[in-house]
This record gives sequence, C-alpha cells and structure tokens, in this order.
Amino acid sequence: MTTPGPRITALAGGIGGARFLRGLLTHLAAAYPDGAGSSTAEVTVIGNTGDDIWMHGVKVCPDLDTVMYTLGGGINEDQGWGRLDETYTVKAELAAYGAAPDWFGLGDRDLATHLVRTRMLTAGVPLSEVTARLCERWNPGVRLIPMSDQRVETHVLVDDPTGALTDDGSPVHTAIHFQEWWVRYRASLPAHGFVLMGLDEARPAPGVLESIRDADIVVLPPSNPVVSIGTILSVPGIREAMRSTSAPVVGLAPIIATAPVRGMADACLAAIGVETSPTAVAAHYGARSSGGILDGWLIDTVDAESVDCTEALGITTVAVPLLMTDLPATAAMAAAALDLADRVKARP
Ligand code: FO1
Repeated sequence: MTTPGPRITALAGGIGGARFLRGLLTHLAAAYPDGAGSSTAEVTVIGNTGDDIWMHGVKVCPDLDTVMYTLGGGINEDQGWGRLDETYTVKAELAAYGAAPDWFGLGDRDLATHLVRTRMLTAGVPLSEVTARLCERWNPGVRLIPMSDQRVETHVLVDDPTGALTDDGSPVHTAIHFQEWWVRYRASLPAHGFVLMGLDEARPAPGVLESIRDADIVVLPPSNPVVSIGTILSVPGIREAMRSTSAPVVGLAPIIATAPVRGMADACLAAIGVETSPTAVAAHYGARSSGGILDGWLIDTVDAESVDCTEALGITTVAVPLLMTDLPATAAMAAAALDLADRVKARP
C-alpha cells in the first residue's frame, strides 16, 4: 500500500533551482515510494521565462531548458546549462558569417530544442503546451509550466558599455538583454535596475495559479531572488496567489554568509538595494503575516546566528547545511524544507 505524497509547487529559475529539484525528487522517491522507483508526490515547477531570448531566429528558454535537461538527464553537469556531449559547429559557422550575436554558447544539440520549440510557437502553440511537448521526450518527473505564455524579457539597466557620458560627465545608462549582461559581460557592468519587458500584458500560464492554490506545500528553491524568483512573482496575479494559498510557503536561502552560492545574486540584489545576506533576502520576500509571501526560511548553518533576527520578521527559520555538494546533500535540504513546512503548518 503506497502512501499518497504531497502536492508540491516550486518557483524555479535556472541552475540552483534545477539542482534543488533533483534533490527534492530523490527525497520524495525515498519518502513516498510508488513502487516503481519514483514517488506518489506530485511536483509542479513554475519556470522563469524572463531570461528567454530570441536569437538567430529561434527562441531560447534557458531556465525552462535547464530544469528539463537537469531532471531529464541531459544536462551538462559542470556548466549547469546546455547539453551533455555538446558540440558547437553551428555556432562556429554563424560566426564565420559574422552573424551576431557570437557571444552566446548555442550548442548543436541544444539548437534542436530551440528549432522544435520555435516551429511550434510559430504555428501558434502556446509556450506552456510547447514545454509540455518537449518534456514528453525528457520525462523530468515534474509538471513544468512557464510562468507566462506571453513574452516577458528581463533587461538590465547598465552604464553604457561604450563608456558614453552625459553632459555632466556621468555614465549614460542603457538597457541590455539579461543574457548579454550575464553572458557577454559576465555581469561586470554595474546593474542599476531591471526592466521586465512585456510584463503589463503578461498573465500566468494555464495551471500556474491553480498549482499554487491547490498545493500542499509551496517551495522557493535557492534560485536568484531578483531575476528568477522575483521575475516569476512579478507576473500579475502570482504574488497574490502566493499570499492567499493555504499551503505553507517555505524558501531556501540562495546566499550563504554574504556570498551567493552560485551565479550573480549579489550583483542583482545590489541593483535593487537589498543587502547580500540570507536575512535580507527573507525580508525582501517578506513574511506572509506582514504582507509578504514567506512562512518559513532555511539558512545555512554558518548563518545560524541570523535565525533570531529572521524569526523576528515573523518567518519560522531553521539553520541546516545548504551547500548542494552532491545529491544526498541536496535531498537532505529538500527533506529539511518539507519538515519546515510541517512545522509552519503546526504553528498556532
Ligand atoms: N551561460 C553562460 O555563462 N554562457 C553561455 O554561453 C551560455 C549559453 C547558454 C545557452 C543555452 C542556455 O539554455 C543557457 C545558456 N547559458 C549560458 C546559461 C544562461 O545564460 C543562464 O544560466 C540563465 O539564463 C540564468 O539562469
């Protein structure tokens, strides 16, 4: 007799989120076995699409693909993005033609995903259905839904890369696509803010609000709180759904001590005036009891002295090891997140 597992909904960005989800599925398979190597739990992932970019005539969806490849077994493990056993012949040929951009690592295998996606999008198939069709090949073990079927793109306000100055000698600010900032400039250009192009016309994709409303637990993995989780929360209706769901909302800090575990969360947090610390990120999400979305927060053991000040925000806080050094460590983090959700539910 198998025990029915929980319905879990996670808001996820790219590499950190995908790796956490792999640990979550591992833990669920052990805690709620279905007798066939998986679990009786149901996991829905709401994926960030603000990183998406059109280039060379195809639509690239980095965060959706990182989740799909990581959980489907096709990811380049060292990079955390793109395909295993990748080659870059098409990229070299495009560069030989001088076809811009040449700074983005478009792999040959990965290109097939973008061609299949683009052909469906061009035929009028919404991104959420396209994503479901691509997942039929990869079987990620979760239901992966883009945050919106409408195009939303994160652009970064930076000092103009040409060094242009205004009359009073201050740098000219210009907006560049997130991927250009992150990949071409390695986030080295100081970011002054983020603009989500298309946000006003964006609506949650089919199933997104229901997956938050009907969840037993909602999880915020250690993804970038600004350009990944923050972007998803910006889609009209999603933050409200997070505030009103009866499910406990628990998050995992993407910052350990004063450094992001990976990526460029510190550059993004600085751009919006948030300190790079686990407590500051929790405060940025806000306690649900005071208008925010968080009920529980996991911080790393090195930050254990921050438990009290995060609890003082009204967020139940526990310190556990948060470095995803390997699958067992990540599965233990996922178990701690589900335990924290139980603790939140038991709160008076
Ligand atoms: N990240 C890089 O640092 N360099 C790249 O050339 C690069 C190419 C790339 C291609 C497809 C894809 O899905 C992701 C890719 N990424 C690359 C990662 C991507 O820029 C970031 O991981 C996400 O946008 C942030 O989560």
